[in-house]
Amino acid sequence: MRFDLITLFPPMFAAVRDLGITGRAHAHGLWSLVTWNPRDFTHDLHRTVDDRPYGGGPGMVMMAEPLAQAVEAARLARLEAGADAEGASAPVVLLSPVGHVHTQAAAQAWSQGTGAILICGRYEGVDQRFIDRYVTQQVSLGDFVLSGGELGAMVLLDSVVRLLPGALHDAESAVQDSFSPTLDGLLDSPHYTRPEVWREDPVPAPLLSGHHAHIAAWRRERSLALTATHRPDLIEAARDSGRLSAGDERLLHDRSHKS
Ligand code: 9D3
Repeated sequence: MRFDLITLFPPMFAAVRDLGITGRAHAHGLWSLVTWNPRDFTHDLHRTVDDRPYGGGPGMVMMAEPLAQAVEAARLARLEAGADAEGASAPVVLLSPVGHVHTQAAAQAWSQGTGAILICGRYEGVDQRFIDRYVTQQVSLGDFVLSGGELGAMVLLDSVVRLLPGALHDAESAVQDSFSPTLDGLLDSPHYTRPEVWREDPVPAPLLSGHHAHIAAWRRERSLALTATHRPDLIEAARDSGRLSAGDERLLHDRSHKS
């Protein structure tokens, strides 16, 4: 899997390339990352990548031509590297508040692909003619304002790369993530480690029982309670898709009728 990042700030991507789970996966050759700076595709003395908006208004707009030349360079490099299936070309994705909101389901779909060319905008936006001509999809992180697309791209990369086969240790198993199939879309139960008593606060007894069915039942009850408190929307979604058992419903019912 290969990602080509079009960005004015290539050094930002050292974090996802070199550190943690994604860094280890990169070192093991599970994915690669190449950055392309639009400034390197300018031809004027000041290496200009932005200009004032036609029609007026605040801020600056990223110019189409340096972005287009960066995408063309990335496409050629992917072709030469055999990064995509023969005859196929990588998606060109703009990180943008206009896009579809990124989800775990989308991360799973991405993890089955061969990567993409990711465009990170800065300033007030990107010349629409570049978007119309090159961009195949737009992805947002949610309804808040970032200073640019880089952190969005890094979040997308992290969420996808950790799902690649071999990226996680057994101890980090993606199968048990919140939003994963085994948790039925509920939030994960709380975690505890040594010491058994910390500042007079003991670890919940079921976790020390060694009885696997009791532990599983306690965790399910905690997951349901946590989700009902903090994300009732996820309870509803799990119910609507048939992922709550009669036992789950009883736990939720009993809980909501306690004084
Ligand atoms: C005043 C209008 N602003 C739109 C909300 C302009 C604007 C703000 C921030 C235009 C671009 C940006 C930069 N944001 C991103 O590049 C971005 C982003 C985001 O701001 N929120 C959520 N996801 C993303 S992904 C890329």
